[in-house]
Amino acid sequence: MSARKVLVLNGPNLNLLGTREPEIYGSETLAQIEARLIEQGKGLGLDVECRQSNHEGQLVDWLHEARGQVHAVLLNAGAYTHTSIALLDAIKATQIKVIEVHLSDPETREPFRHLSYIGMAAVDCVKGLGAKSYEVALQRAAAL
Ligand code: CA2
Repeated sequence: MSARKVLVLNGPNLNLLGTREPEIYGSETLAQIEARLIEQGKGLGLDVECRQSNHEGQLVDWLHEARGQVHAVLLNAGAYTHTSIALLDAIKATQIKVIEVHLSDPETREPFRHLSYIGMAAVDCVKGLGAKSYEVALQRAAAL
């Protein structure tokens, strides 16, 4: 049986993880987090593919391409979480099971981070656990 595919999408500035603000986002790089998710996926019978973009439209395009092709998407949309109706619409339009992921807990931070458009269409959310948020989200994706 072929492994179910899970796409891990990271949005703006997350390519800089491990370089600044370790007290908020941890000291690991995105490449390190992604490598662990790919390994964890093997144990869960999931084929994990990871991508990052600083561009909203690219994230929308990747969701469109994933339509009907993936078991689930883990999405840390970064700051687009709080601004992007386009991503909300893309999740709704594609009907992909999206799990929202955050390293920090945006609801305990500045008020402008309290609103999540992604959360209006995501099936689940894991936040505030640092890099472990992705690992817990992948476990939950396996159980969907
Ligand atoms: O906690 C999260 O995962 C966030 O999605 C991270 C976003 C932020 O806008 C969201 O409110 C919560 C910001 C990512 C910025 O990434 C950085 C990477 C390295 C250094 C500084 C920031």
